[in-house]
Amino acid sequence: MSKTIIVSNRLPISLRQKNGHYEYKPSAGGLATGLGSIYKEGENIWIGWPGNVVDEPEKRAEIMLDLHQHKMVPVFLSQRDVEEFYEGFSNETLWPAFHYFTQYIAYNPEHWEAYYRVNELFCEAILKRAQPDDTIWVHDYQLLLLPKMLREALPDATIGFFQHIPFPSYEIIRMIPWRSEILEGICGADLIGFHTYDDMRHFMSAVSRIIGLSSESGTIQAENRIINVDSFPMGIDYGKFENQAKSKKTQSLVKEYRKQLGDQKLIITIDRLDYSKGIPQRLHAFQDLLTDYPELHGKVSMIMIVVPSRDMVQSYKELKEEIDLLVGRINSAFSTLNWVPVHYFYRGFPFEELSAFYSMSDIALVTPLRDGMNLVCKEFVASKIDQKGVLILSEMAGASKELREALLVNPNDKRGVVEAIYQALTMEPKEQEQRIRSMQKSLRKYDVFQWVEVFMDRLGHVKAKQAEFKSK
Ligand code: GDG
Repeated sequence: MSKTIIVSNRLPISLRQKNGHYEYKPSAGGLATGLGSIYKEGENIWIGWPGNVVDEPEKRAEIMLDLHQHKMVPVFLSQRDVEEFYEGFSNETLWPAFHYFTQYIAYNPEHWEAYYRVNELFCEAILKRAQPDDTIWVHDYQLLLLPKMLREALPDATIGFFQHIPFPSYEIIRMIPWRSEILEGICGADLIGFHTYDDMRHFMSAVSRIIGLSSESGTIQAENRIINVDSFPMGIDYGKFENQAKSKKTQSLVKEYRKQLGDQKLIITIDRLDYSKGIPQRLHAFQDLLTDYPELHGKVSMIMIVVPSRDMVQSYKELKEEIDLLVGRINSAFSTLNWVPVHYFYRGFPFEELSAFYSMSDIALVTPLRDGMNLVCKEFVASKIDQKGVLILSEMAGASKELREALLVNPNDKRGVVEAIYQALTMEPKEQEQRIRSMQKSLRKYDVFQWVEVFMDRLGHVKAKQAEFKSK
């Protein structure tokens, strides 16, 4: 019987050491939930890095055994791998390039070698468990070389690849010295998925211009195979956010927080610390709003959650300092004894509290400069069980292609963002309801489970078509 193997850089757990032993906390992220419907079935497994550096062979064996019970297989990375493969090539070369931040791209051959080496490490771990006719679904930009490595070792395997971040235009991808290896690596898959049609188009154009494969309307003709490329916009676990918003726990948290904050309007913003998320630009717009509309003083506050991320990378450290400075500047200029314009948290919150923040906020301001999809905006909409609230969404987020009833803004157009916030603050409840209801309808239907199902069905279909093609 063939099985399905999910592969991603991180396993859907976090590992913590306590009293000399390891503790595993399952990840509650959307991907982990969506793919839970696959890897927990039958013989299926999930292969990835547990997120900590563990060097001692006995400890590795202990973790391996423990994770085995949860149907996970760890790939262990050394400190050097983490620095050169993860923080280095993945986050200092691919991440900035794919998000159009060309000024941050590092071109370091040692990091490239580490990237190659770690992709091989993943390949070896998979080959120890895979049968020739298994289905392997590889995720994201840390593992772009893996589909080809797997294809060479298992020519008949069914291999899917999904990229969670944008795919940039040919003009950007060609800046990377290792662009051909990267594109050839991805093309080892049978089905290649992106969040949006634009990402898919950019990928197809790069494949034909850089590695000379002919590509047309969603198919790439490789030497002896046909590869399918398409957009699969990822959804959220809609029911989870809706039910949590309805729960007693969230409702009582909302009451408690509202008691402290009064009936002022609340703008929620939630992001990982990342320059792609446009956090300083958003703060500048909020500062202008308070300058241009003094009548709003004391009547609106921003709740800004920034979740620590990649803070060992220099550009992230600098971003953190910039945000600290801007928040300080706004609060020191506008605060009164009973009003703080920006409530800033540099930490993550438990799910119930996140749900309370979504539920009690009047506006979600989601203004990335680039984002593959962005799930925060979808989670806000799903949490609006009374259909009161306004989503302001950047055109640069993949989600903007679906959520057309949001107030769409260009995050670089500060004036436009200020006006959108003002429009949101003054929007009639009836219009809010119409917009939210319409977005809820599609988000409920195209949830993360549907996303997994559609991708897997298509993968099976592509493989069947290939068999037909071969037998001709
Ligand atoms: C990448 C792509 C694409 C945030 N703060 C807390 C918390 N979160 C959760 C949110 C949301 C997730 O983190 C963030 O997801 P995003 O999609 O917004 O962004 P990335 O992390 O950059 O994800 C992105 C995604 O992959 C999926 O393909 O959409 O474009 O960049 O789910 O809820 N969760 C909790 N506490 C917090 O404080 N519990």
